[in-house]
Amino acid sequence: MITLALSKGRIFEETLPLLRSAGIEVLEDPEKSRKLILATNQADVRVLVVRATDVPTYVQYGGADLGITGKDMLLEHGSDGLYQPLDLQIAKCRISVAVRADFDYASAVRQGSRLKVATKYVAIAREFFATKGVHVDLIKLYGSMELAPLVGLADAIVDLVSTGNTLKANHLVEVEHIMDISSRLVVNQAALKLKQVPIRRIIDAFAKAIDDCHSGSMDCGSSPQ
Ligand code: PRT
Ligand code: MG
Repeated sequence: MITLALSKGRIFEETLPLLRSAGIEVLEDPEKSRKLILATNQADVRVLVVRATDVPTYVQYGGADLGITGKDMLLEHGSDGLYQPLDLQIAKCRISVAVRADFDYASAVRQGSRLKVATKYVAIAREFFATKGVHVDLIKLYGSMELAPLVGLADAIVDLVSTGNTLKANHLVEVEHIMDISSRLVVNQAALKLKQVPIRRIIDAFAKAIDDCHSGSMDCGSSPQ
C-alpha cells in the first residue's frame, strides 16, 4: 500500500491533475466526504486528508509514505528526514511583509524602531528581520493575520499572498517580498527504500506531468500568479 498525505483545499485541487497523469483517480471528494482516508482507483494507493501544517509530520514519522506540502510549511516546521525530490510548482504564492497603507514602514526601518509583527510564520519572520537587522517583537497567530494591523495588535504582518485581494480588501500594502513559495513532494526515506518501485513510479509520473504543464501539452488548471 502507498499512502499519500494531502491537505484539503488548494493543494488537493491542484494535485488532482498530477495524480491523474500518474493514472491515479481519487474516488471521493474530501470537501463532501467526512472520511479521512480516501480510496483511489488503484487498490494499492490511498490518500490521507490532513491539516496542511501536519503533512510534514505524517511523512516524517511514516504515517504516510509521501505528502504534498508548501515550502512555507517545510521552512517553518522543519524538514528533517524528508526526501524532497520535486518542486511541483502548484499552490504558488509568495511570503511577504504587509502593513497598513498609512504606516510608513520605510521610515520605521530607517529609524531603527522596534516593530511588532504578527504572523503564523514565526521562524521565517525571525530569520528575515534578523538578516535585515530590524528589531522585532513577534506575535504568533494561527490565522486571519490581516486583522492584526487594523486593530493595533501589530505594525506589520508576515503572510502568504497570491492575488493580493485579501490585503487590498483590508487596506494593507505589501512592503517586502520575502520569498516565492510553491508546493513540494516529500517522501519518507525508509518508505523510499522499502517501496522503491511504486514510489519511483509516482515521482517520475509527477515529474513528467510538470514538464507537460510547462510545455503546454497538458491542461493543468489555473494556478494563481
Ligand atoms: O485554511 P486552513 O487554516 O485550514 O489551513 P492552511 O491555511 O494551513 O492551509 P491552506 O489549504 O489554506 O494552504 C495550504 C498551502 O497552500 C499553504 O501552506 C501555501 O503553501 C499554499 N498557498 C498558496 C496559500 C496561498 N497560496 C494563499 N493565498 N495558502 C494560503 N493563502 C492565504 C493567505 O494566507 C491569505 O490569507 O490566502 C490569503 C491571500 O490570498 P490572496 O489571493 O487574497 O492574496
Ligand atoms: Mg488557509
